[in-house]
Amino acid sequence: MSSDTATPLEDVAVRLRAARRVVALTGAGVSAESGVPTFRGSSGEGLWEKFRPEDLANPDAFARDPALVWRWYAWRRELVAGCRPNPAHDALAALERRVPEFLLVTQNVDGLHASAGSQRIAELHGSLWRTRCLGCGAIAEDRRVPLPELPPRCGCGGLLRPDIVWFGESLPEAELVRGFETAAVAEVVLVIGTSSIVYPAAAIPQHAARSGAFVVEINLEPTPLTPHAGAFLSGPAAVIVPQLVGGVS
Ligand code: BV8
Ligand code: ZN
Repeated sequence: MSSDTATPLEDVAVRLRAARRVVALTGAGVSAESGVPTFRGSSGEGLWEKFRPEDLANPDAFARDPALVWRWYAWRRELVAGCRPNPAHDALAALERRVPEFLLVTQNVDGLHASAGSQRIAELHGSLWRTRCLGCGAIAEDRRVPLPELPPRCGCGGLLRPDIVWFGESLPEAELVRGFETAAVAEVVLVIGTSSIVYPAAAIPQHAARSGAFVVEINLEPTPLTPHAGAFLSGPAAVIVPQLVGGVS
């Protein structure tokens, strides 16, 4: 399949064209070129005011100061509301239409994959666009930007929280199992724009590689996954993913 003159990207494009079972696992890097900041950039772009994501995305921070945590989410909702899917999101939606068994597993909460037209999506960490009531438990879509009050409240009077998985909380069981099982039987697993340090999501491609999947990492820089990947394609997702999915002649 490979030849001495083929680039790694051409090799991977050939494998991808032949594959009938494909999983893509995405992280914040896939939305970077849409203008959504990543979480762990080396130059501090993940910081909001003086806080790291880990300081705010946890239940203790919310219990201590729900208005502060909500101000961070309100800022992110406003920012993402002004962002559009980029060519990487579009290419993954096109790939889904072409591959018989495809699953997009995402750690992102921005909803941009769905906006691009992807349908088979497992959202591992929830959504910026849903709230959960701590009083009555109701989960609701909520796209209001800006929110009328911070912290927002449910019709029942209870405090609303973002329907997002925070550090120390369990991921949605069905989505997680679907991600692990589908990746383990996939021929190709694309891992796009994630630092591969947040578990259990980071274990999905490692497990898939051990099960025989060809794991392709697309990132600006190497990560802890890189030594386990069959190919590492260096560059911006919005450039590399369309090249890969379009195939290279
Ligand atoms: C759990 C929601 C069970 C918030 C997020 C020690 C070892 C192993 C595990 C742990 C440990 N200590 C603690 C843990 C568990 C912990 C964990 O993994 N911690 C890590 C940090 C050590 N995990 C949990 O707590 C999880 N739950 O384990 O439950 C349990 C229960 C009780 C007690 C114990 C265990 C829950 C994790 C969920 C966290 N939720 N998000 C929100 O969004 O508001 S975290 C956050 O990180 C993001 O939301 C995102 O979902 C996730 C992953 O980040 P990335 O997407 O990878 O983004 P990042 O910025 O890091 O990287 C961007 C990458 O893109 C970079 O590599 C960059 O080079 C690249 N890039 C940039 N631009 C581009 C690009 N690539 C291509 N093109 C570009 N243009
Ligand atoms: Zn309620």
